[in-house]
Amino acid sequence: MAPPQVRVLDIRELSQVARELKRVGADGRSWDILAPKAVFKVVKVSDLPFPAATILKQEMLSVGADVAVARGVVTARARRSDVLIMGTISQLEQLADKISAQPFGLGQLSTEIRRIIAGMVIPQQHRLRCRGLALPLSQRPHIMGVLNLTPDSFSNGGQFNIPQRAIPRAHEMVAQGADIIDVGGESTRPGSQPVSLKEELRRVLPVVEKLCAELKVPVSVDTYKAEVAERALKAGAHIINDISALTFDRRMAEVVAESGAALVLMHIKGTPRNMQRNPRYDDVMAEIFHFLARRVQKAEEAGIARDRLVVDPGIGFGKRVEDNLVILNRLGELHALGLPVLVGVSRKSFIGKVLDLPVDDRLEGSAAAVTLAVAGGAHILRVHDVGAMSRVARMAHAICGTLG
Ligand code: HH2
Repeated sequence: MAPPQVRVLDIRELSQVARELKRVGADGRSWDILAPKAVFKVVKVSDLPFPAATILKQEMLSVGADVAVARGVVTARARRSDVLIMGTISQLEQLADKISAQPFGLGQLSTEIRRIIAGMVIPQQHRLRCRGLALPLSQRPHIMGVLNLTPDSFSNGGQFNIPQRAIPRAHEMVAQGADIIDVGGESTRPGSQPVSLKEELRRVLPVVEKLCAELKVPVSVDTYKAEVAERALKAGAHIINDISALTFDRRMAEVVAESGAALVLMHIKGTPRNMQRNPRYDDVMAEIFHFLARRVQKAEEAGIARDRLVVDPGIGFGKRVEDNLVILNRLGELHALGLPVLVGVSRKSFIGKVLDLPVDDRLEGSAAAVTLAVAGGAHILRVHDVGAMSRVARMAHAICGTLG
């Protein structure tokens, strides 16, 4: 008798299950029941009280799954514990039902688990609203072209810092496939000194004004200063790209809220001047995730609706090389925030360090990083080499969207 033909399928998401159910000839009516049993997830919950951790463990065991808790929970010595809930989507659904009326904060956890599951069942379609425009970010990765109006940026510094060179460069990037132009008047490279408000306004305003009048794509302004944002928005800017996620200037939230513009909330540890002085993380993804979740809440409280928000892990902003690599490898974890994700890897120093190459020789390294960002579900790629990276992103997206 021929040996059985056995292989393991690469199934990570619900969308991948249907084709295999069809191939084995499963009854179409059973798909909704079967598919959630084919996808396994690990959900981490931080700092739960001891009784909640114990109940979770019991309830997951009762549905044939499990929960990892701190040793002190088993010996009844720990008052609180982080937990790993490990099960299929179907088992997580059962857990959410079982704990919905339980005490110790489990009711809220039930709601949160249901929200996460809902995001897996029907992946969110992000349409970023920025004033009159709407970007269909879930249809394909969007390219944000970098326009540095600075004399000292780590890349392109001094190349486009006069309007006569900046404006044609913006048009060129749009022709090469840029969906957004990101204008910056201050370098935030590691160790950089802040520029004065006056100088930043002098660099940014004339260019923003002209680009908003001439371009069909939205114009974003890379600033953490509320006054620069306010004046740029008056000149017609559509997006504010705040590398401090509303933490450097208290007035920023109010300025963006009133304008109807979109807002990029980026994670940074420290300030550009000190961020690369020995950054350390216990768990880099946890720190970025929870920071961004808090900043999203802050933006919403200020009146900026979720369909105007984008999150960004801030590659290179207070991170070691290995932190940047982990972020790119685990980018998909940020989708549980329920918002579009922007990633800026272009020509950055972690590429230079891995490949031992200067800034002008990082095209291939940037391409590899953009590919993985797209595979991780990035919605916006902030890049210098617009033509090359839009082709890289399109190709990566074509592969990722094909399930066989
Ligand atoms: N990176 C840079 C600047 N702004 N904004 C977002 N949202 N995400 C990023 O990763 C990001 C950013 C750094 O790149 P660049 O503008 O080319 O350099 P410099 O700060 O030296 O002008």
